[in-house]
Amino acid sequence: MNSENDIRVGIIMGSQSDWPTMKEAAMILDDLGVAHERRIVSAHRTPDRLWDYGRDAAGRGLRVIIAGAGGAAHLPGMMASKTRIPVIGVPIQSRALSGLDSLYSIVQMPRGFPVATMAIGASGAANAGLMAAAILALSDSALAERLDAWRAALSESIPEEPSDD
Ligand code: RP5
Repeated sequence: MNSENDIRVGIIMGSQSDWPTMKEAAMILDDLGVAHERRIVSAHRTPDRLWDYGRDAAGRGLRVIIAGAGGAAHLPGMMASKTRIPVIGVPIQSRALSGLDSLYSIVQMPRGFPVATMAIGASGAANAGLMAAAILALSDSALAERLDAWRAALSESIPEEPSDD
């Protein structure tokens, strides 16, 4: 069990309904041994929670925030405006517009407050976990080795030829 002081990554999401997607980021971080926390923080439903989280993030020792949201997905952008910690945005695949709404509202940040935006949905969430690990690995050689091994194992798992099975 990690102590509160070990936690370097915050995974936040606008709703419980985002968790099946955001879990992909958590699973990658678990695989790589990166301590993280998971929180529901909604820009419009719990704005005070968003504000408090962003205000305290750096002081609590967080190094990266992964923020997933769907639809009018202003959570990552609002969080980026409140903290200098890198924010990685995950556009949730919404029902109405298949996540294009989420993607556009996360990726199209005006100059000054960037959000590193991943692909829509589960692949984007998994890549957010990998991106967070890569950022932390810049100053953590043990994690860098684990990430190198993870990448090598993925490469190794790809067959050279397609099969009919
Ligand atoms: C956003 O609204 C959340 O990020 C979620 O993707 C979307 C829908 O939320 P629910 O109505 O499922 O709670 O705030």
